[in-house]
Amino acid sequence: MNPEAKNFRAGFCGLIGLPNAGKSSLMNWLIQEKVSIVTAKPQTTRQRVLGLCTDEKGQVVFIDAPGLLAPRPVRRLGIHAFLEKEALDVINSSDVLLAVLSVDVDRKEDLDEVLGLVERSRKPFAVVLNKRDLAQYSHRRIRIETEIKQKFPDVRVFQVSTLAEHRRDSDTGEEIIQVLRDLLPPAPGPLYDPELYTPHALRELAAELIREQCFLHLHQEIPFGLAVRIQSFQEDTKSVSRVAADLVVNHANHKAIVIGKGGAVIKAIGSAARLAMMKLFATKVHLELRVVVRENWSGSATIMKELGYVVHNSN
Ligand SMILES: Nc1nc2c(ncn2[C@@H]2O[C@H](COP(=O)(O)OP(=O)(O)OP(=O)(O)O)[C@@H](O)[C@H]2O)c(=O)[nH]1
Ligand SMILES: [Mg+2]
Repeated sequence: MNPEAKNFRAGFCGLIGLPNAGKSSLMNWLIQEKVSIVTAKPQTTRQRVLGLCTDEKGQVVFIDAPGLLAPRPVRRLGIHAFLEKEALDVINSSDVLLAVLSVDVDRKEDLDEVLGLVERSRKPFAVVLNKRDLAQYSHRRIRIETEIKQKFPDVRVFQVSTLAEHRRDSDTGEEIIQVLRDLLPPAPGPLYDPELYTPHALRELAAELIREQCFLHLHQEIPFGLAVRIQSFQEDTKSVSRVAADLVVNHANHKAIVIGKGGAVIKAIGSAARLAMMKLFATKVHLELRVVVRENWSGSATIMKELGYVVHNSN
């Protein structure tokens, strides 16, 4: 790579959409690494996650954001208010935006609201219509694309499926990256080390991989009121990582549920998270998990701050 190439471009591209639209799946696909966690539950992503695509022409720094528009009554409360602020702040911090719309959203007004927010930011943008594989929505998909093209004739709209088994040869992530890169400002060189696929530290990625397994193994309100705090992260040698983490829950009665009968649930969370870490870190992993109760943390600004849920300052 020659970062001094003429016409080099670099900057931030925020992924903006409703909860569950597939923003994190899309970013992982574009950067070809699993950096952001994905589950079928809405509000999986809580804090921005950065993923890097670098080549000789530029560097796109993707910012995966939480979903916008939590149900109205809860938008102003605790962790929900944080998610909303974090998503809006990602818009402010971005040079270009990628609106990620999923075809399975029933309320057209919600898609319009996302597009309206993106348009009002006055930043250049492109649109991804995701979940093309859901054949039952093919009419709707075509209608949404037509409407967007009528309203924003200069905006590129891509129809994709981020699921590996449904991706087509014509689904070129490369083309999406190129279009976004061309919308970025000129820059003297990359903003982050071009060898990296994310600037996040392994300990941050470890916390997210553990949180992902909590989302997958726990139900009802419990995963939404669970935070992961890494207590220690040591790379003993280049081939072994030792991780100790707390699963912080909102209520004392959630502790027993997270542990499960005979420790079955926490064991399952731990072994799946360990495997995911081994895959991403390419090391062996020793993982210790403990459940800690912080009464109603997700409603307390002070404890949320202590757990790292603080909105960054935008420009
Ligand atoms: N059928 C189908 N499902 C998809 C596709 N892309 C993502 N999903 C699924 O949609 C769900 C949500 O995906 P995520 O990538 O976590 O969505 P998100 O927009 O990051 O969600 P939040 O972080 O909660 O805002 C997961 O179950 C994904 O597997 C797709 O192209 N087709
Ligand atoms: Mg997400």
